[in-house]
Amino acid sequence: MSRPEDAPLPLPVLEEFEEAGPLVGILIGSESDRDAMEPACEELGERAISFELKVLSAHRDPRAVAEYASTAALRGVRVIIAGAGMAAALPGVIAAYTDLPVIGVPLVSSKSALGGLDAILAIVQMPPGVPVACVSLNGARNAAILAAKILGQGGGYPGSPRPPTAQA
Ligand code: RP5
Repeated sequence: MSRPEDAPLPLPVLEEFEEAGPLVGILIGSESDRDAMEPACEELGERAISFELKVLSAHRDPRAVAEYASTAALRGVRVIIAGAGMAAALPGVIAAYTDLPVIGVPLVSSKSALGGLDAILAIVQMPPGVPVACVSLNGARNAAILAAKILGQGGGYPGSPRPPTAQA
């Protein structure tokens, strides 16, 4: 007789993850985006904010993106940073599957004929009701700083600033 703990996870993508997720999830659309997003990892590391980085493409592996985004909050992730180049659908697709704040980082891809404007327009021009924040082109560090500020609201992580108290 099979035991419940032996049953396959309904969401295979979760098998790779630790039980408790980090505070920040960083997704990139391709391995070729990794170097451009390194400043975000450095910034979060310096701030001692836990994060994970996953390569998941909205176009090449949309089901995995949906699974990641729809389960991130349950795992404890509080902010998602998504970097992508060219037709950068990744931040928007993530936002479609989660209520977590999503910060998009438009990246300059070596394959882009449009120098990054393509990614900017893809991320910044989201339809009403599905917001995505958009930092500067290749603005990975800014995305991490913005994530830290979001987490800092209400004392969201250990060592974060205490919220201001009302003056008597
Ligand atoms: C986007 O297409 C990725 O985010 C990347 O910036 C660009 C090129 O991807 P590769 O062909 O290098 O995998 O989806």
